[in-house]
Amino acid sequence: MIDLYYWTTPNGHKITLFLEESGLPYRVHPVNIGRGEQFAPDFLRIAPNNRIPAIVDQAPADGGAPLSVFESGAILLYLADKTGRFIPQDLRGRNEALQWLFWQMGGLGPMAGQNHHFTQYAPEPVPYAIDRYVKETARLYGVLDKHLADGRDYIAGDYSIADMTCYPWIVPHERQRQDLADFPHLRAWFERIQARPATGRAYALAQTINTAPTVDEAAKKILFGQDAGTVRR
Ligand SMILES: N[C@@H](CCC(=O)N[C@@H](CS)C(=O)NCC(=O)O)C(=O)O
Repeated sequence: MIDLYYWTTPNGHKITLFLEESGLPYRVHPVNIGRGEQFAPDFLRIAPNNRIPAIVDQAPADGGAPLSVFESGAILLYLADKTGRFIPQDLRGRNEALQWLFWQMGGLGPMAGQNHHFTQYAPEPVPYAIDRYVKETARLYGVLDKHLADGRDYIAGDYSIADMTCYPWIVPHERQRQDLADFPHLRAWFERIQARPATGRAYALAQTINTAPTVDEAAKKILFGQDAGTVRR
């Protein structure tokens, strides 16, 4: 059994995509990050960065005590290694999947995250920042579009954690001021993943957990006012 500490955001969706595809038994523990639940001491013990997602594997492969994992990329890799699924088993395929996993973790995720912040949440418009992050998001979409242009269906051969880590960050493409018509290979890939039954189940689950997915003023104070003092408390 996997305990999943989750909220209905792109990084959360990555893990429900995996769990729904793999059929691993899991139970969801909602962590409402707009209400500060990411600072609960029990959650911080498994997720010291006060961010979702995190998991606790109640039956790790070594037969030892329950094992916790934070950081979505580390969780995907852990689950792929645990099941032997959604990661190529050969050296070169695994290497390719891991490069794109890290590309998303270090590039697409953080840059699109700043895009969301400055296009939707900043208290006043900062044209330089909006321009910077909208352009960088477009560049990253272009990189992935080019990678997919050789006719492959998925990023690293078969459907894998490389796709699961990227897809949820392309879902809000309109909010990121991107037009998928500019990225035809990316759009075909996106629609392919969108059509997977497990993708439908993962996003349907989100709707049962968070029925009003807006970032209100109270949530903005919690999410955007953090500093070193926040983690020392
Ligand atoms: N690098 C982290 C980022 C996780 C992250 O930013 N999670 C957001 C939701 S998508 C969160 O929990 N935010 C809570 C907060 O900012 O306090 C990962 O990929 O797991």
